[in-house]
Amino acid sequence: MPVASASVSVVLPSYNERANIVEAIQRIIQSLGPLLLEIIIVDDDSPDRTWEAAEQLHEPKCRVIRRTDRRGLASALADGTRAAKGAIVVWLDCDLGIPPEDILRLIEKLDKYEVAIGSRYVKEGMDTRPKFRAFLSLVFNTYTRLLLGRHFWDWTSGFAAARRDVLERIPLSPNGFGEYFVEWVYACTKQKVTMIEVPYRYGLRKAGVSKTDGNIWRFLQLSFGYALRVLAIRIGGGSRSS
Ligand SMILES: Nc1nc2c(ncn2[C@@H]2O[C@H](COP(=O)(O)OP(=O)(O)OP(=O)(O)O)[C@@H](O)[C@H]2O)c(=O)[nH]1
Ligand SMILES: [Mg+2]
Repeated sequence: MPVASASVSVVLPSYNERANIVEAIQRIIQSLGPLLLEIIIVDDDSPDRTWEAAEQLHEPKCRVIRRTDRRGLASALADGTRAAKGAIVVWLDCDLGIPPEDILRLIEKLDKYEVAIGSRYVKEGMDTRPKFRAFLSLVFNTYTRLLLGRHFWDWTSGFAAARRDVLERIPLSPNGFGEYFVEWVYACTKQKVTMIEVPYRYGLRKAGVSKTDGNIWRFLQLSFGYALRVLAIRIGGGSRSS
């Protein structure tokens, strides 16, 4: 797929990201230029009115889906992906921990690969968050690698670009928080999708509160849920693997 003729849909899940969303949109538009078809923001009726800040930009390439009937990161990404019309679909957080300028480096790989994933753990990749937080992510990713496959490193990246036909074949599971990513990468592996990990520097969110480690109980609950889900994938072979 030649990049020059590609049309890119960027899906941004958002919840209470008013302090980040405008800069995220502007940096995506600036770095993708004519390759960008649309930015789809899927906001779960954020109390800080993130959806309103995005709408007030009146940016023609920006579409806001404000959900009032359900919540959750995985289902937001699944809804945004279904709504996307581009030949390439990109997912990333809108909190600027993932530099929007790196989207291009993923897209460039799609002329050879079906999926490109931003990775903290391949050569030249980095997790620049505080050491303890980075360490916990590394521990979880090592656990996942040992159970699901050593060929792949960043199982919880959440930063990806994929050709849309892959997403039609292997849709996202709408359940939970970040587990969808592990499950999706595993299903792609099983179905022999060609994938590459592209190094990038992951940093702290620019503003706002983390929905992963904003409070210790939430963090423990999520970690336990992730660990169980990885185990279930290992035992069950993944619900969609064929
Ligand atoms: N629509 C929607 N988006 C969500 C929800 N929870 C989180 N998000 C968004 O999903 C992305 C990931 O959430 P984060 O809070 O950044 O989680 P994280 O990346 O593990 O944690 P940080 O270290 O703070 O970056 C962000 O863009 C959030 O705004 C949700 O329930 N619904
Ligand atoms: Mg984040």
